[in-house]
Amino acid sequence: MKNFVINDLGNTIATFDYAYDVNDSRIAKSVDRNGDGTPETVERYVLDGGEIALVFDGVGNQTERFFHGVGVDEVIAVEKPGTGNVHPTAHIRYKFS
Ligand SMILES: [Ca+2]
Repeated sequence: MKNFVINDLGNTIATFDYAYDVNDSRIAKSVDRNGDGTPETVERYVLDGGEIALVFDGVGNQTERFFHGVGVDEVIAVEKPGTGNVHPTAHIRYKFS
């Protein structure tokens, strides 16, 4: 699914492109923030039970790992690989939509 941001002159100034699996869960997102046809941001997702577990960039580097609680869309921590950091997200709920 591709979404366009159009200015008053009818020119595309940004594009958001989403890909979904057969269960309608998002598995990829690319964002062309300046409308030149080349995305500046690409994310590919690995799902675990319908929740995003891992995020990779456009060249296959892992950028995030999510730790989920028992609630729906309950992220309890986010790890940024390569940084050695795991950030608790207590009392914060994320909705990946
Ligand atoms: Ca671009």
